[in-house]
Order: sequence, then C-alpha cells, then structure tokens
Amino acid sequence: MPVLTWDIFCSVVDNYGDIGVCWRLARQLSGDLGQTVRLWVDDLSSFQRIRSELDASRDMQMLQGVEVRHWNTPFDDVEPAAVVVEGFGVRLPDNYIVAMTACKRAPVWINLEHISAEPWVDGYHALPSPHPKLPLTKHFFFPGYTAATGGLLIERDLVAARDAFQADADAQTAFLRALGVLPADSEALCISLFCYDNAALDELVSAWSTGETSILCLIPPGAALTGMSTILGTPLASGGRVVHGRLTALAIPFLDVDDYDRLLWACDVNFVRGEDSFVRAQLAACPLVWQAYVQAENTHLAKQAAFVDRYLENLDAAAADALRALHDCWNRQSAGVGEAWAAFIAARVAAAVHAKAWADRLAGGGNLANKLAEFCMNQLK
Ligand code: TRH
Repeated sequence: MPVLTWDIFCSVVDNYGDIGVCWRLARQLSGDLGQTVRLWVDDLSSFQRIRSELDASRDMQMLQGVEVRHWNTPFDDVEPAAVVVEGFGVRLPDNYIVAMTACKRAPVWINLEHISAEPWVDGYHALPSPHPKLPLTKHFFFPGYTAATGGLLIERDLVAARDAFQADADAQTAFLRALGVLPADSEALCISLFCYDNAALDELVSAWSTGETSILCLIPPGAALTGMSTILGTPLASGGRVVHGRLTALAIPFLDVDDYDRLLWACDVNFVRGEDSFVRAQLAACPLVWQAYVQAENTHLAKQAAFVDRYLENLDAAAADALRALHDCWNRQSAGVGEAWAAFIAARVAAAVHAKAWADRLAGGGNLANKLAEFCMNQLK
C-alpha cells in the first residue's frame, strides 16, 4: 500500500469517545498500514486519561508511531496532508482550509461520522459534499455493520490478542488481581459497568443484590461510580469495595485503552456506552448492555433499537427478548430493568455463545482503517 500523509483532527466535545476513536484510527493507520499520521487534538488532558504515557503539556510528541500535536487556536500555518480527516464533523481551522485550496493536488477530505446500525447509513456512506465556495470536496465516511458502510476499527492483531487472553486463565486472574479482585470473588458473575447517569441503575442494583447469582461489579470512575456510591450509601473510590447482598461493588481505576480492552475481555458481561467502548465490547465477544449517548428528541432510542435489531438476529427468542428488554429499559431509564436482568441471567449461556458469533462476524467484515485507506487512495488516482 502506498504511504500517504494524514492529518486527523479531533475535538474533544465531552468524555472520551471522540479521542478514543480518533486515536484508534491514527494508531491503526500508522501501525497496521504504515501510513504517516499527525493527530491534532484540542484537549490533551482527556487524551492523557486514556493513554497515560502522553505528556499533556507538550505541543508535539510521538506516540506509537503517531505524531500527536496539540490543536492550538489560533492554528499555526502548516502544509496540509494528502488526506485530511475531521472526527465527527469538527470544524477545521480556517487557515488550514485555505492552505488545502493552495495544495497542488487537493487533499482527500473525510468527515468520519458516528457509528449507527440504522439502515439509512448504507445510502449515505462515502457520499461527496462539494464545498459551496472552494474547490474542495468532503466525503462522509460512516462506520457500520454492512458491506455498504465503512466497517469497524479492528486492529490487525486484536482477535489473536483477545483469544490468547481469554484462553489464558492465569493472565486473566493476574489482570483482575491488579484491579483489586480477590480469589474469593472468582465464583461471582463479573460485570464491568461504564454508563452515563442512569435512573434505572437503582432498580438494577436491587436486582443484583437480591438475585440468585453472586455479582462482582467493577466500576471505573465517572457517572457509574457516582451513581453506585449514592445507591449503596457509601462513597466509593478506586480500590474501595462494598458488599450489598449478593452484589460486591468494586471501584477500579480508569484504565489505559488497551487495559480497558482486557477488562472487557475478562468480564462475563460488559455495560458500555457512547461509541468506542460499545464497539470494543462487541469485539470482546462477551454479552454487552449498551447505553447510547443521550440525544435531543430521543433519537438515541432509534439508534439503540436499530443496533439491537441487528445484533439479535439469529438468537433464540428467550435470549433475544431478554436482551431487547434489558436494552430498552436501560436506555429509557425505565422500570422493568430488574425483571429484564433476571430474564437475561436465565438466557445468559445462549447470549454468551451469540456474543462470540457476533464478534466473529464483525472480525470477518469490513475493517474501517483499511477501507478508508483504500477509499482515499482511489480518490487520489
Ligand atoms: O466517554 P464516552 O461517553 O464518549 C463519547 C463522547 O461523549 C462523545 O462526545 C460522543 O460523541 C460519543 O461518546 C458517542 O463513551 P465512549 O465512546 O465509549 O468512549 C469511552 C472511551 O474511554 C473509549 O475509548 C474507552 C475509553 N476508556 C478507557 O480508556 N479506560 C477506561 O477505564 C474506560 C472506562 C474507558
């Protein structure tokens, strides 16, 4: 594959998904495809949270083959790359756009969109959008689940690394021990909980505390931990644990992205949110419960339902009904989540087999970094 230069622009709107996705793309283009990548990030502190070796005070540094640049305002004049990617519709600096028009060959300009399982994505992926005034054309690039979309970010050795870890009980035990999991916890169903503020958490915690299955819930800092602390009446901080009936809640540190992957691989069930943790949980080959990023007019509910429809295809009715109800209550933050959890527990073996089949299907489908690179090279022909 020819080597192109890439500028990826990431503005951290909130939380960690924007930088999580942009970092993953940058690293894969560089590491797996040998591309020359600059990643411009406006908030290096958020980036540092998911990659602790990053120095948030430096304007320029190399990280795993990627040149990481602080996106300052005003933006210094630089020579644009051959491919320019704006993460999630971020507005590029005006002087950078002007510089793009001055290039001998106009850069390929990509807007990397959010993932959605909704069927309309097939028709919008890769559509051009000519600039109203300048001789530049932007293309929309949609991640997704069908051959007509851009696929998913899946690193070349992800599946092998995951399978090796999941086949290695000692590695999993050592990993979990370092997070504060005790030998006595080994009989419990292990859950990771990463979510937004969620009014349904109270009922879910009550179901976990009073159910027949022992639960060990690992909770990174954030809304989930705040919610759990309030419900259990004990402020939890990293390393802290509270036992409440059949539930043991354990606060864990915020992990580097690659360790977060290992956490997802090591747990029996993963509660995830937003975009990047959601995709990683699908690739972890374990059952997941997704809380979509809340949007105006409840558009996230349509997004969530479209995913569930796709995800549950070919799953037996009892397990599918349980997972649908769980997602529905969790995203509507409504009553019924306890009952849905009990139904999920009854169907969890089928759900686990299905999660593995789903991950295999994704791994055999389109790979976003490769598809994007091929698309851009074709544009430059
Ligand atoms: O954090 P999120 O809610 O992020 C986003 C943003 O809100 C964004 O604006 C919005 O557009 C998008 O959601 C839909 O959820 P997400 O996408 O799952 O990103 C979390 C990232 O944090 C992901 O890359 C995994 C990483 N992470 C760690 O590295 N370590 C951890 O311990 C945890 C819990 C997460």
